[in-house]
Amino acid sequence: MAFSFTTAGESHGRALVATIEGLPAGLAIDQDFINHELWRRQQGYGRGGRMKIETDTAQILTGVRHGETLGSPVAVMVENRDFKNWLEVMAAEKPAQPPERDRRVIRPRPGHADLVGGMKYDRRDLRDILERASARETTMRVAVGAFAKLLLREFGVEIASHVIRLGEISIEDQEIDWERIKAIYDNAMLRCADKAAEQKMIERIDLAGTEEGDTLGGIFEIVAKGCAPGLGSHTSWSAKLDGQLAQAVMSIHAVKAVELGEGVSNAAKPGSQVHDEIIYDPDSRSFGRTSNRAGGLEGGMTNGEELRVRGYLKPIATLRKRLRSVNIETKEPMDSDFERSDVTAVPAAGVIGEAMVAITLARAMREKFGGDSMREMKRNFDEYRKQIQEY
Ligand code: EPS
Repeated sequence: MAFSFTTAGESHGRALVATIEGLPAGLAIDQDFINHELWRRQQGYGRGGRMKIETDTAQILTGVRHGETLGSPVAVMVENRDFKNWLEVMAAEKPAQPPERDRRVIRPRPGHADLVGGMKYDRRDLRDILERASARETTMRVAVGAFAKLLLREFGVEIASHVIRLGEISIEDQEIDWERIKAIYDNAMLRCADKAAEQKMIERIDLAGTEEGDTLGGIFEIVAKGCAPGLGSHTSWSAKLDGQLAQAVMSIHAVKAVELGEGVSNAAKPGSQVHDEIIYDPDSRSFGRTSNRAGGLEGGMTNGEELRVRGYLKPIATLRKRLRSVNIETKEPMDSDFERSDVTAVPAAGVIGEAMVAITLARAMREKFGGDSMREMKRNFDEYRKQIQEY
């Protein structure tokens, strides 16, 4: 069965849930690891008041017994602690009284799903849109991503991320090796490998969050180490792993561009300075590359080098400094709505990016190596590795 997942849940509703299909039976599930991944997503300097309310904890409802997957669908739930403050606003039941006029969201935020979602779904309280459009949904992607990471680990794949830009501040040297990225895996500030740049980013966030009342975007990079060559395929547009990764990372809230390897700067260079030359090591009987500007992907397939994917985030659409909008009832010009907001979520987006990359790789691994149990999947994997060595 193909690996797939669905999430459900509103930002201030009772809970968020996810279902996962296609995990093999016998995968060891470490709940502390899953909760630690959820913790990582909640860190990062520049988050707003909501993160003080929530301590995300995954409850596994189905599909796991005595610490191992059963091969059946897995259902996971994370409760929204904030729900107790939103009982009436978010109740599933029809209210006895129509909601007060001023509790409704009627001034759409520019850059958010509010207005177009309201028009499309014919909702007159834009809360009906913003509750699901909220990036709170990504909690469940990280929970699912943790399952995917546990699967990938069994096959020697590890994933981490780091922040390379926040607003106008970038790290000096953009080539950060795996060890340095791994060393900041649990950093609770900005997960930036360049400490001097990180300090400047923190000061920039302070300025945006106080005096300016503004929000900031940035760039994160995800690295996956240890992927076998040949995940994905050149044979069909939909099978190309680069396309799948781009979709997975682009689907994260506020991500507006995705770059694979050095894709952006490569476009301005001649081919001789872009393509990674091929070498062969007779000792390990493996092919390699002298550089990795392609980010570990050639022809829509992993080539065995480190996978490098970057996500570019626009600034968050909820800002204290009001932007011009229109009251959807009176059609009068008005400032957009504001409740509370993060100043930036770039470090969190990196963790979410790790999850989306993990999910994409887990799906490709399940497709290539199949099997109903871990034992069967590993046997198929080991045979393939042997075949590649003999090539
Ligand atoms: C979000 C708005 C804020 C963020 C939220 C995403 O929430 P609230 O409206 O409750 O203040 O904190 O992010 C999360 C709750 C989370 O877990 O990441 C939005 O509108 O996208």
